[in-house]
Amino acid sequence: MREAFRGDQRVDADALVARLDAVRRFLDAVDGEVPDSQLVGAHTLVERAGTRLALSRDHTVVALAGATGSGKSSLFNALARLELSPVGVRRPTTGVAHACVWGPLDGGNRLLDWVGVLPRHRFVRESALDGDDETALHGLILLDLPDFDSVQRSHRLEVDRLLGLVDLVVWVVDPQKYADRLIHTSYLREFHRHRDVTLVVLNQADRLPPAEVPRVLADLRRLLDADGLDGVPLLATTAVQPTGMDGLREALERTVAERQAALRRLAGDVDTVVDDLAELVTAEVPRDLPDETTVRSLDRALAGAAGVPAVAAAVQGAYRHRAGASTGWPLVRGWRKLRPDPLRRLHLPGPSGDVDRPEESLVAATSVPDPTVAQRSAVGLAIRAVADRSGAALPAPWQSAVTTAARSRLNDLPDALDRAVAGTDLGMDRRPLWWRLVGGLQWLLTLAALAGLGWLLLGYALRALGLPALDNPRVGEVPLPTLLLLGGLLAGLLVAAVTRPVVRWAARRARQRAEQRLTTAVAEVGDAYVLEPVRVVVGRYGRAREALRDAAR
Ligand SMILES: Nc1nc2c(ncn2[C@@H]2O[C@H](COP(=O)(O)OP(=O)(O)OP(=O)(O)O)[C@@H](O)[C@H]2O)c(=O)[nH]1
Ligand SMILES: [Mg+2]
Repeated sequence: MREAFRGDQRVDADALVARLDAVRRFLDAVDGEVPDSQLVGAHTLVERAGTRLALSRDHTVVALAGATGSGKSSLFNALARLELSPVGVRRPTTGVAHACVWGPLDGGNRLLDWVGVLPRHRFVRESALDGDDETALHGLILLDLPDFDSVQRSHRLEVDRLLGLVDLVVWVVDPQKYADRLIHTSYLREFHRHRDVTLVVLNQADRLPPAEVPRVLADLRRLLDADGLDGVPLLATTAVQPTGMDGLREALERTVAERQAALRRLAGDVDTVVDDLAELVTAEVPRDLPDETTVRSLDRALAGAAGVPAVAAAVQGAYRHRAGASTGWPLVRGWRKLRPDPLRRLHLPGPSGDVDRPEESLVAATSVPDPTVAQRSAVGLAIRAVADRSGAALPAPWQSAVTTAARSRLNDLPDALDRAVAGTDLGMDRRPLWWRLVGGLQWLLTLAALAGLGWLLLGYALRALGLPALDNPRVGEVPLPTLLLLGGLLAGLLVAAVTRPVVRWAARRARQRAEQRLTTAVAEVGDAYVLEPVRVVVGRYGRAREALRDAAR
């Protein structure tokens, strides 16, 4: 029978612990991103495996499971060579699990506390009468389970619970019911990843004519193969004959001596969990997502909602306003100052860089108009596109995790955008030197004109009073005062005419520069409030995928 065990490969305890750690890392990575209902198996495994490994590894917990009347209790008693578990004619007989421990009870007791077998149903197979007969089974904890096909629902629940905890299962079938659907579809098939810790016995073989036994065994083997249990040991037993279970006893002795069943069972559990979770991390980890076009659309939408075009236009207007106030003809400059500065109207830095609001204010502070419905929905669409592009290739739960992440800070966006706009250096703090030079020149020209005017007025006044006229110097044919007045005025007009297109051009440049800086600032907000949360989720996806790959090894 030895060759029948597929589990000749040993399970390394350290490797198993590393795999369980990987499952734990997986759970950390997906926590909150994947619905908990899909993680129940993995959580259960991590918890159970941790406890089982902490408890006695010198003991092997073996369960006898099967339909009512198949002879579990009879085999249990026969193996223990004592009448421990009642065998009856009224079915079902065994309602709660009974346990028999071979060897000292200490470590076994803690294990049985965890498995949940009541102390009054525990027995010890340690007797001076046995001599050395039973030493080969030292470390065995044999459980006699209730029937899994019971009319009593509680039996079935108890069996299901215990099957999740034991190290090895001996499935007991009898010649009459070995082909029943229930045991194959609900149990044996579910155990196909636990072939290493599964054993099947055809009990009550004595009820068959000896020639029939091989035929029934072959038929049962065929069914087991169909269940995915190819290669599991299959034995014929007879509980009512003293030597009817020698094969089973030998198989148990080997299992106990190897001390591998607990590790193999957990390794099979990890396989099951890894297979079940695989669909959560099927896709490659997306790189460089979302693409540049999608990010640009997001930035554009955010810029619109943040009022970047309006602020940029105000910068252009403010530039012209302020340049006009500095370089215009001095006598009409005062007017311009009466008109409001377009930037100040938005509560953005005025000419001196000051802002009409408390320093470091955290709340929305500019008076940039609120985004329109269209602008707001453009932002919504752009965020949706980011989520779609980033999550498109990912398995379903991650797609919604990415969408949730992309929208997670939606409510904080308006304030963040406003702060970004308010905090952007619009390049309007200083008055350019050339404004001052032109302004100074205009003053000089105006002073010259005023001096000329004064001089002329003085001449008229002297003449009117009959006083001797001033001796006006001349430049060519033109008297100097006239030249000063007209020259000053004309030159002033000329300077103003030349300055005007330069100011317009410079204002356009100031607008472009401000627009660029604002767009950059807004893009940073988009990165921090939309793209970063998405990157975090994609990062967790990557870690989950890696962890599951480690768990699969
Ligand atoms: N001839 C024969 N009878 C057996 C054998 N094993 C069990 N029986 C009989 O089959 C009947 C049922 O045996 P149990 O051991 O109580 O069966 P069980 O699987 O524990 O049943 P439940 O506790 O109800 O789940 C009893 O009358 C046993 O004497 C066997 O190998 N050969
Ligand atoms: Mg029984």
